[in-house]
Amino acid sequence: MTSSEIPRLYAIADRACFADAAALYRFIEELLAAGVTLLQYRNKQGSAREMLREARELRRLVPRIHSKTGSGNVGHPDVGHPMLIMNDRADMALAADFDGVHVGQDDLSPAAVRAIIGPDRWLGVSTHNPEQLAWADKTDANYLAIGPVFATGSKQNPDPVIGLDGVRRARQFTRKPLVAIGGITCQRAPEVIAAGADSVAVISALVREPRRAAEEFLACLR
Ligand code: TZP
Ligand code: MG
Repeated sequence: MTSSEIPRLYAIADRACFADAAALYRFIEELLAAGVTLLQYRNKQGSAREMLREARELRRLVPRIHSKTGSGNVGHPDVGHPMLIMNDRADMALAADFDGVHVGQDDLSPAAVRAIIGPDRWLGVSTHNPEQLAWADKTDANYLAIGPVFATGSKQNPDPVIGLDGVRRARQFTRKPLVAIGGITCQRAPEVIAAGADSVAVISALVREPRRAAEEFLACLR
């Protein structure tokens, strides 16, 4: 994957934002209706069984269109369907047939995840400073994430805010697709891209009015 191939908007569905699974599914359906093509399922507190049940339902909701022709081909340019990424758990990604896994500094190593998921699924790695970024750049991650760019309420014990300067610095450490995360709103997204990010990952700014917010993000990132 090259930098121009990662979608500009990376929507994260954090289970903690929803009262029940039905609300999570509605959220995903609204994002798909808005045209979002990169989605992550994040569940930090559910049991493994609950996670797998929800993940399988998300897999059912997010279409897999393997042909580049025909109607509904709104997906990623390479694969022709929206990409569905599992946070933290390579085992769940396989069990629910997701398109990739995203891991942080305390999860399985990128090499361990790659051994589990094989060569074709996407692997994303979170980093929080230049040292971690330089290290992650040497792994076979398909994309790297950096943050928090701005203050965030969506992560427990977040690392220090890196700001737009942190994004500019990060850009110098890697040619892999770079995803910026943390406190990113529609208003701030263009400057984050201008600072060198290829994509913005968003949790809270999408929750209240998912379809409208996603459409606004996609419009301002075009
Ligand atoms: N990693 C760094 S910041 C963050 C994660 C998972 C949370 C981003 O959520 P929000 O609500 O878009 O700030
Ligand atoms: Mg993690």
